[in-house]
Parts: sequence; structure tokens; C-alpha cells
Amino acid sequence: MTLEKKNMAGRILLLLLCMNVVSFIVNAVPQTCPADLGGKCAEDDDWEGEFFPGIPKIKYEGTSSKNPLAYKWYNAEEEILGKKMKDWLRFSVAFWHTFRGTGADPFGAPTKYWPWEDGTNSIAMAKRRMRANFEFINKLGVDRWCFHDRDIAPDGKTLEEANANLDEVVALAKELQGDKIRPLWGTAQLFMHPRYMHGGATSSEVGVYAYAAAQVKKAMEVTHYLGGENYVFWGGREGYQSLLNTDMERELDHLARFLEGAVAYKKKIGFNGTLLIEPKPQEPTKHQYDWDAATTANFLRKYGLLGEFKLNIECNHATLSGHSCHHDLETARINGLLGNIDANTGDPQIGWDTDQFMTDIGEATMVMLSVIRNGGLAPGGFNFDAKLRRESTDVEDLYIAHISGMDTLARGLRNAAKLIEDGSLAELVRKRYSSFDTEIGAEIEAGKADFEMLEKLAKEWGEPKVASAKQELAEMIFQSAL
Ligand code: XUL
Ligand code: CO
Repeated sequence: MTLEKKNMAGRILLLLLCMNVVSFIVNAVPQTCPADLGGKCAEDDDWEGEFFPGIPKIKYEGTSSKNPLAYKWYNAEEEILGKKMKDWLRFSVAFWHTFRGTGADPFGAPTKYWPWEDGTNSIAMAKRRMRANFEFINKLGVDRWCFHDRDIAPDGKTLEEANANLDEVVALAKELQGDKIRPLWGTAQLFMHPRYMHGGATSSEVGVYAYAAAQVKKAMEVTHYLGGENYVFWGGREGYQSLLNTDMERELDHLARFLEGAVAYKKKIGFNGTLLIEPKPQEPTKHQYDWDAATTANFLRKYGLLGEFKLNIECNHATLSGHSCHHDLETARINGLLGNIDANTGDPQIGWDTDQFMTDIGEATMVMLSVIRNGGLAPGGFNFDAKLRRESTDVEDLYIAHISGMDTLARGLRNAAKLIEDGSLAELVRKRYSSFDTEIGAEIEAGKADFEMLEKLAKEWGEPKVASAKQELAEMIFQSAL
């Protein structure tokens, strides 16, 4: 080796040493529970340190604040239309997106490597993640969370093993919940495991139907044990890929029997939470039986299940079915079925369920108009069934996304209240139908006007005058509240 080469090698060695020292200094004070350092935190699920050091408890700072880690519009204790904001909004964190979302998509590998993750799906990891969940929820200042059985605990080789795993993690969750925090809802994951490839309740295999029932039974038990306020059925694989190999009538009958079984079991264990069905038109199946609010209402009506279920409307599901979120909320509401909202939004240029945090103030205002007309959502609420973009990879992005989603809905609530207090939109609608606020209108609405009578009137009145719909004026009034 020449002297020059030796010098170069020395310089590289020095540089590497310096880099090591820097990385030692950075790592010497663990920033969080660093699973990959092989320290106490990685081995011991009782580690009591902070997962989110440097993130304060998120506070309301008002609209002039530029702090990304503060609420600008959501002021939990402030009263709007006679109710505290926190009681209108009843926010919830979705465990699966926040703590199991990896950023993977059909074309790319995971992008998120949260420091507390050790790359396993062990019980110890599940417990560490659960501790991170409650620190997150507490710092955000919300009182609710939602989960699938298999998000929070590892599956097992047998049902008994899976149930035992779930019990162990749920016992810790119960302890960490304290007096205030409760599940907004729990659910069973009946779509990930290969056994559910033909569906759960609508599988062509009787053994799968039984397995799905057993899984729902257990998930209902743990939701009840944790003080959950609702229980959700999302039929991710309850549908078909081709009608040529499907007995749709038989599958729908099976689904109804399955839901009847859930109602009976809920009563047996004294679970008073609301059972919710979450419509979605497709993805992963070509056609899902709970297509949208109207289809689901009809299904419940046909099988005599109307009094037992409400709907969990997810905004991005509504748009996938060709409706606006406002449309599906109103359809649920006027059928007495609006129970909960999975608060997210889609992308107008992407055709699938992108599960983004809602940021459109107009959409949020329409959502809140429905919620106010519904008298609120309790015992339901707003579950953030929403995830970070694949490219958002900082831990603080988890907070920023939730803060932004909460502020958007809080802003929607303030705007909707403004519109209601102002009254001109309601007056425009009232005026539009005022021809029915007459004696004959009342008779029609009471079902007392037969066609002969109406024909006589039509002849007597002649060509009717037809008023303007005033759509642009309605839009102008709406916009002025945003
Ligand atoms: C999937 C979806 C689910 C349900 C619960 O699109 O929304 O996460 O909310 O299974
Ligand atoms: Co959802």
C-alpha cells in the first residue's frame, strides 16, 4: 500500500469512527422505546417509558396558532348548539391504521418503521404496541379507540390459542384504559386469513361459517369486557367475485342468520352496545352485499333486523358506491339508522379506498349538518378509519394527521351551527315545498288524496306554475358559512 493509500484508509477509518460516535451520542439517550436496541424496552413488555417523547399533550390554541401540534378549531369543552364539542364529535383512534399500518401497498414494501416495533407479531410486541396506543390517545386527548381482534393480538394455531392471546392483550388494554377511555367499537377481522377467502358468514364452507361465528362471539365478549359502546360488522369478503358460481340468495340468507346469532349472543351476555353494519360496495370483493346505506337498510328490513342494527357510514365507502358521504349519511338518518361515522375521505382522482384523513371543510360541514339533524351520534362517534400516506414516515405525522382530521370536523361543526343559527338555508328549503303546506298538500301527505281527486284538481288548476330550485342561492348561503 502506498503512503497516499494508507492516508486515505486512515481518513476513512477516522470518518467511520466519528460517525459511530455521533450515532452513539444520538442513541445514548433513547428517544422512545427503541425495540431494536436490544435493551430493556425490547424484552420487557412492562417498559414504562415514553413512546412519543417530545410530543406534548395536544392543546387548543385557537385559529391564530401556527403550532402543528395544537388544535386550532377543536376546543373539547366549548359548547356549540347546547352541547360540548367533544360530545358532538366523540373522536376515536383506529388501532389498525395507527399502529398496524406499514405503508405497504400492492406495488411497494412497507415504509414505516416505528421505533417501538421489533418486526415480530409476538405477544410482547402486541403489549408494547398497546402501551404506545394509550400514550397516543392520552396525548391527543380523546377518549375512544377502535380495534379488530387480530390487530391487537397475534392469531393462534387454534381458536383456543388465538383466544388466549387475545385475553392476554385485552387484560393489559383494560388496565391501560383507566376510568375514561373506552372502545368506541370492536370488531372481528374476518377477511385477512385465507380461510375467509370465500367470506365468513357467506362462505360456501360450513366450517368457515362456524369459525367466523366463534371469532365474532369472542370479539363481542372482549368488546363488552372493555366497556365498548358499539360492535361493528364490516363484510369485507361477504360478497362475490362472480355470480356464475354464487348462490346469492343462499348467501344472503346465511348472512341474516349469522347476524341473528350475533343479536342473540349480545343479549345473552348483557352487551348493551349498538350493533353496526358498515356498508362498502366493493374492494376486496367485486360486489359486497352491504353495498351502501339503502341496500343495507333493505337487507335489514327483509330479514326483520331493522330494530337491532344501525349503520356505520364510512365516507370513502360512500364515495366508492357513487354517492357523496352526505348522501349516505342522510339515507341512514332518514331511515333511523345513523349510528356511527368512519371519518375519512377518498381521492377524487384515485378509484380505490385511500382512507385519507378528511381535510375538505365543505365536506365536513355537510357531514356535520347530518350529525346535528340526527341529534348527535352517541353512543356512536367519529372513528378515524384513516391512514398516513405511504410517504409520510415520521412518528409526529401520526399526531399531525389526527389533529388535522379533528380540526376539520370541528370546523365543520362550527360552520353547520352557523348555518342552522342563520336559518336562511332551512328557510329556502321550507319555501321550496310550501305548496304542500296547504290543505290539499296535507291530504296528500296523509295518504288521503286518491288519483280521481287529484285528476279533478289538475283539471281545475290547469298548467301548474313551477318555481326556481334556487340551487345557486343555496350554494351561496352554504359557502358563506365556510
Ligand atoms: C375497510 C374498513 C374496515 C372496517 C372495520 O375498508 O373500513 O377497517 O372499518 O373492519
Ligand atoms: Co371502516
